[in-house]
Amino acid sequence: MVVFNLIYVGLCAIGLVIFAVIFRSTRASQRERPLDIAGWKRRENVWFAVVCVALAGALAATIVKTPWNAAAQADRQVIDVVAAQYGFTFSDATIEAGRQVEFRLTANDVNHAFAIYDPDGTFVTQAQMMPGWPSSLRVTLDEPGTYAVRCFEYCGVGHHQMVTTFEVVP
Ligand SMILES: [Cu+2]
Repeated sequence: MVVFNLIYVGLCAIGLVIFAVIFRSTRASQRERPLDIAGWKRRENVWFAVVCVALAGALAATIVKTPWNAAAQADRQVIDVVAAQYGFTFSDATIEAGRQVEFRLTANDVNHAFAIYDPDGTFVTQAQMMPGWPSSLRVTLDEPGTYAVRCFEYCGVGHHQMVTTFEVVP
């Protein structure tokens, strides 16, 4: 805890220094030189181009790995899941490994989210759970074991307790 306190105090000190630098730089008495407006416009255009290229690069690098919902398979297992503050109700909490499962998701009160974690605690996939707007999440879970489901959408004071599990069996 002492380490965290020191980090916190250090970050506060850095924040105060940044604040002081900005405060000093924006006082009228600091503006002795005339403002180089054309120069700032040029730099702004360069910065805009840098941001556009960086965003386009990030999009190109990640879009192929975006986990779109898998196409429905004929032999899939269908499970209805309803979310309500602060828990999930499954029509069936046992799932066959290696066979596609379609979670049909909805909520009774406010928006929630359905996030699946594998038995090692690694995030697998997630979808929104919305009142009056059913959604579906299709996924194939190959590894048997106990999977955790957590709410991924802040839904009230008990949000952090909104965790449950289901079993994937061979
Ligand atoms: Cu929540």
